[in-house]
Amino acid sequence: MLRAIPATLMRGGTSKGLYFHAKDLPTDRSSRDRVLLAAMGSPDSRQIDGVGGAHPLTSKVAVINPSIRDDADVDYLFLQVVVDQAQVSDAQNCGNILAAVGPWAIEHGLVKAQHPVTSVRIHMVNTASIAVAHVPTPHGLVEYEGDARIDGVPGTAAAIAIDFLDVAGSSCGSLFPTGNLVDQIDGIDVTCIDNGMPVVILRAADFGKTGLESPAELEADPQLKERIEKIRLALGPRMNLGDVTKKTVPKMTLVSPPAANGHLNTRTFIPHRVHEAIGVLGAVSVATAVAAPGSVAASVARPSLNNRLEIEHPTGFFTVEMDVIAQGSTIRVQRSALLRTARKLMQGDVFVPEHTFSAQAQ
Ligand code: NQM
Repeated sequence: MLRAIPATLMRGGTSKGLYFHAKDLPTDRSSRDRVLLAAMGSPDSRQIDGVGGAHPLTSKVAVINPSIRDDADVDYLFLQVVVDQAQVSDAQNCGNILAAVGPWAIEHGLVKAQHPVTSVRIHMVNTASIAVAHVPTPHGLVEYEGDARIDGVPGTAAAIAIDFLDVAGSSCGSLFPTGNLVDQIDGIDVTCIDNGMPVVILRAADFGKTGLESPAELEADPQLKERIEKIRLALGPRMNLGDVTKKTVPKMTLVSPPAANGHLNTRTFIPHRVHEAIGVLGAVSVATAVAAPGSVAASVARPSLNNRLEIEHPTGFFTVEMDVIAQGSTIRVQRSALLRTARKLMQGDVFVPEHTFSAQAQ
């Protein structure tokens, strides 16, 4: 027997996933994870028996609820459904999937729409931090169409501006979790930073790369992947993330001087595939490192003359607005903001085997 679960398939930024109301999923965690694996079709590299898109960027889930916090409208739990392993992880947040949370919450009656824009305060459960998404809602209806363009998505759509209020150290406990702007590991300089996403920043040149290689070229280099994974596993505990063998954090970003008039060029391992663009909170963390004099990112970046940083990635640019103030030898983040778009793709029920719902199922 199959069970129908109400779900919406949405594109959030440069990612895609299923959006659920928490009340429609099992409360028991292992049943919930079994249901999500079945919905997406994991574990299977093609996800042929589910709706997942066979890539980490298209195998994502948002679980949304009215907020338990007084300072937020909704709670958003992000879950990464691993494509080829029976694993569902809440160890990271996702700022791309976040982009469609506001529209979903308005259309599902969790937030009352205003004219012409509705600001939705989102408690990001994974990192216990708040984002405010400004959703275009002319005459009280979510407008998906518009003229905003984000690199990594063809065409244009309505702009959703997102402010992050308190994401510094939200996964690792502090902005520079090792206590240093630069650490040395395996003879390589790294900057470990968490401004919403734990990221290790490394110079592409230190690995004999220009930084202009395509994701496919980088993924086809087993020695590079092995060296990067070794550094990631060693740094996980030092970034207060514990054993990261089975975690999708920290992300590993290779940086190089800008090649297209931006401020810094990037290629990001997330952590085993290479991102076609860059994650939202990943970009915020990298931009924050650029603003920290002495960091590995700052050492190859072109300084910005204002508070805008254009982060180059394999399919274009990611613009982050940063307000930081110098504090001794480090910095304090006042605010980070950016622009995303989102689209509702399909709404209905996703079907999973009934037995996945039962707490006793194997
Ligand atoms: O960094 C991919 C994505 C992400 C995460 C990843 C993200 C973020 O592009 O906030 O958006 O790094 O796993 O969806």
